Amino acid sequence: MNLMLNDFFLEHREQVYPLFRHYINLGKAFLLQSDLWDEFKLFCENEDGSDICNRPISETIHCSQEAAIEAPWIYLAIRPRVARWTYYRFNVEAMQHEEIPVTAYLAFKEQLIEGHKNINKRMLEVDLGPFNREFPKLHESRSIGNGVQFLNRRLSSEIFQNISKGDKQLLNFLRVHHVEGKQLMLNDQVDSVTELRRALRQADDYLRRQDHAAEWDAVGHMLQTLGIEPGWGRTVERMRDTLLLLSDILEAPEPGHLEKFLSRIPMIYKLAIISPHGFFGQANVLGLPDTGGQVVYILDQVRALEKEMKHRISEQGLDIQPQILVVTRLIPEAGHTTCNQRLENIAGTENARILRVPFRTESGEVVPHWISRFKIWPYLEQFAVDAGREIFAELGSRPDLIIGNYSDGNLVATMLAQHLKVTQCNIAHALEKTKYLYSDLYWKDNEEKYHFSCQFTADLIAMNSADFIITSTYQEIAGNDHSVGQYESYSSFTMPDLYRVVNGIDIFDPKFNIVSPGADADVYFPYSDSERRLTGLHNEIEKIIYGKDWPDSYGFLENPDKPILFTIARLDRIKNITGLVEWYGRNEKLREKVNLLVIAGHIDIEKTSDVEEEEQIKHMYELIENYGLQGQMRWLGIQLDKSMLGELYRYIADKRGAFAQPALFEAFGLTVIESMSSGLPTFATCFGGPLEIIENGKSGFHIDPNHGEQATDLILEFFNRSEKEPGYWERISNGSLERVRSRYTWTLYAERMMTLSRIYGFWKYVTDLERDETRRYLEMFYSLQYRQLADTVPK
Ligand code: UDP
Ligand code: LCN
Repeated sequence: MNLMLNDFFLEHREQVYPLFRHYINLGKAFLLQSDLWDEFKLFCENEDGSDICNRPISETIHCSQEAAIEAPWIYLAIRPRVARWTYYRFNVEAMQHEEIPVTAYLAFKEQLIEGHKNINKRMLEVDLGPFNREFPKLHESRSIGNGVQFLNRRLSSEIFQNISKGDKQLLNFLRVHHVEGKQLMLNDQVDSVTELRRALRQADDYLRRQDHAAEWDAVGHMLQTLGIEPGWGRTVERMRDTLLLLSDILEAPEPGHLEKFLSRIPMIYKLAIISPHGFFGQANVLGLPDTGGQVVYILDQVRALEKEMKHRISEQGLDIQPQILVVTRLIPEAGHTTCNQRLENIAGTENARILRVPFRTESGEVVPHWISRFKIWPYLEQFAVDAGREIFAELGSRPDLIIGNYSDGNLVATMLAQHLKVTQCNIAHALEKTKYLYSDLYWKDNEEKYHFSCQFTADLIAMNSADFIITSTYQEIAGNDHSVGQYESYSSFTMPDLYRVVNGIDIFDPKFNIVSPGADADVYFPYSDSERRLTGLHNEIEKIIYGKDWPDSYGFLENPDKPILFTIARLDRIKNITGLVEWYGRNEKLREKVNLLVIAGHIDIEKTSDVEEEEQIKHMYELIENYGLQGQMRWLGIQLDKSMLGELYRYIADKRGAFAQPALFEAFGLTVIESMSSGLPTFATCFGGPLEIIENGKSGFHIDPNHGEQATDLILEFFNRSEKEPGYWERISNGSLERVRSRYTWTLYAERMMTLSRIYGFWKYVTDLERDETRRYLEMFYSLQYRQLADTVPK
């Protein structure tokens, strides 16, 4: 491709250089993909551009992600295919070009930011590439996110090629399992593969003659004499099935069988899920600063995982209660929440609890107040130490798996997993880097408010330490043809004057796995499911939407017969709720057609302690005033409980309304699947997860938050068409229901997650997935870089 690009630029010199001159004349140091594209189109229209508007050139410009410019130079970062990058520089005067390494590209960007003063200063270059050279990697971008399948296929053929070695490793692995002091699977009697084969044959001969529903009590004694311990199955039928699976693997290893067999091995009884920031609670917390989807995700995840763990443990014939701890921050000044309690049982589970551990200062004092997620970095090391101790005390042993959440939780998970020698799984929820424009390049400008230098350093450390990473979508890892994935954005970037990353993460690494979350099916179900509907709540819902003196509300809806356009989100700038209000304000026809209902943040500015929310609240009042939205828009700051919210989505669907999610960027977007699960036609941002969740025009619609006018026109067109065309609204509604049913459910999630953990556990045991060298490098990066940065955050 690079050779081809090289020739391409040579061949098209006469056409591309005038365009590049045009880019230079814009007088900007950086142009983003959209700028490059928009200017290219303008250039084609205005100049004698007929020659240049040919397909190959437009395709090349389309896949150029960024230009860095200082006359006579243009440096281009080109991404010809998903996750593949190449860099070129062009001298527009000399009309010459050459391909350059990523380092040179990043160095040029630094120069544009820092001027020439640091030109001879050697930057710290972070390069994780050499550590992973020997490690098996995916080759095709379409396989990204299917790490386990790949590992299983690749490693099983590799390891079983040397049959005796593979078999022996499997044997050893089966002998390491025990629980509560009891040996599982195989005992010491089986000390060779020949012995194992013999034991499997004899066990099968014996079991074949037993009642297929009999349990261990009836057959265990005999099996133990053959070297076989509990864990193969609850009933004789299941035991035989598992024994046969292993026997087949020994006969002729096949990745599908191996996955099925491994997914049965009882290995995971105790989980620690780490989520320090925000208000982690079960009531009165959603909508508070830093408190949104991650909390919903984890609570639903815990319920689904407990169910799946119990099911698997029981099917394998063990009577053990799994335990799950969600480890978060204890906040003494917790307002109306329970975040000041050390332990809390999680509703809908038998043995899952929230364990809260306070942040402490260097002198050991407990920090009493909430701290923004952007400022918690200096507290995390101590938190990890304290949390480790308390987890141990609560579980009575180390956990079998540690799951980190978001940048802070993943960093703490890294410290805990390394200390306790436990498998580490990361879930990012949202990587901030792609949310804010130039967050890396202009990091210094944002430092006081966001401390991105700490966050991106923590991200690099945690994502490289994780044994496996769960993402909600493909785009989270690798984006799509035109936009860069969230993880991909960490592969190379620079924070001028701090450090330059030439190889920060390899998204072809099999550690990445897509496991999408769902929406709680007991709460978010279709509006048409009349038997389950909570119609008793409708009276209150009507008061919430239309009641004039309802507390915590602003604005009223004059005409209750109009359908409702609904939105709900934290009142962060990125959520762009004020953007939606402004677009609505400008679109007279839409205002006439539908009412706007917004649930976000606080109505009373005094109630917020978050600077960004405060700005948004002010802006919201200005918009309502300036566009005269009284009578057409209702703004609620209440925190609805889940069942009320579920019924509200459905109530709006009854009235043939729609849902809008206008975020500038949304990592995944739980509200999107909540509304879709209710059968509410959904319009959601084309930046981030919703682009993948919704199939445009079939199960909802994409809207571009940078083109609000188009977005509101699209929404208006939908309502007009629904009015005119019988069955249109229902078609989109059914499309969204079908989409979530097939892709976004917690049952699918839990099954996959529990299988993945076992398979990674196995491969970690039999191969050198430990990656010791990487760990050592990251420890140094942590000590020499992260700690220093965290120290600069005011406490
Ligand atoms: N939510 C809520 N009340 C609010 C704001 C949000 O109950 O005032 C819930 C919403 O229903 C969803 C979650 O919080 O379950 C937000 O998740 P999402 O993934 O959409 O966004 P996040 O807040 O995580 O960025
Ligand atoms: C954080 C976000 O920003 C959302 O996009 C996700 O849906 C949520 O976490 C749950 O993963």
